Amino acid sequence: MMRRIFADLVARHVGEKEGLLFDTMESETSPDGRRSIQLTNPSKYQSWLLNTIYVRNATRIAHQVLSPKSFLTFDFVLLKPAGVGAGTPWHQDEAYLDPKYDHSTLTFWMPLQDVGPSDGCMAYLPGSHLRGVFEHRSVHGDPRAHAYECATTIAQEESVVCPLPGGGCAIHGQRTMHSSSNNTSSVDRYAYILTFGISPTLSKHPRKAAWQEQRRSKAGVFHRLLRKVRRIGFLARSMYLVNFKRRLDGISGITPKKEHIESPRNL
Ligand SMILES: O=C(O)CCC(=O)C(=O)O
Repeated sequence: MMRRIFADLVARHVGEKEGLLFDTMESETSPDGRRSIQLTNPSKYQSWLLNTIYVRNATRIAHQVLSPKSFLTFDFVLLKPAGVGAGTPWHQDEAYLDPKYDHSTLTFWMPLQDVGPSDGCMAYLPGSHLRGVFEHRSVHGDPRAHAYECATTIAQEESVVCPLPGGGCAIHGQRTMHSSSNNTSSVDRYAYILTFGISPTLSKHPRKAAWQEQRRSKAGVFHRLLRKVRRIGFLARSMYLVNFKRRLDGISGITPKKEHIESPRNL
């Protein structure tokens, strides 16, 4: 049911104008026609997604592993279309976060069909969560692209590929190095992803993230604005805002535009 609903949202370009639907790998210098479609906060349009056993279980686990104060900061869908789905390059989620703050996040990754190496399954680098934040750079060397990639080559033999059945789940922290493979199969790959976090605190040891500065200086005003909009639903600098707004709206009540609301039963 989730697959059908997400396919429908993407087909109707829901969230595109708001900058919530976009291709994470799109860049001026993209070498191939591969695609990686992200819809940020689908629960804004289908609030029942927040009342699933998935969210309930993930919340319980986040409370145990991260902190009882942790909360769902955002959800997103990543679609890697059949045959042309672009794998996500190696990265740590913290590469996207404000380096002046200390962050603590936990991400739940649930594929909506069986996944293996040829359908865009995830791979992880064991122990990487203890190795600090690696140097990153914009994918394809284009600061206008959304995705960052780790600037260090990750040896395949050191990583662990993680095939999963549909409805299975893998969990990673903000410093766990991870990637996914291209989807060369004939089935669209959907993953429904939840990120939990606690409010970031100003760091006593602020980091530098040259890749973020480069993006700020090289990307044009339009792209910077668009990225800001995305970040409202995206990573943790905006955690306070998202959480605050969710509390105001009553978590499932972020008001979706009427034309976007569909009852799951009608799909
Ligand atoms: O689904 C993917 O290909 C990558 C997901 C990812 O990077 C994440 O969940 O942090």
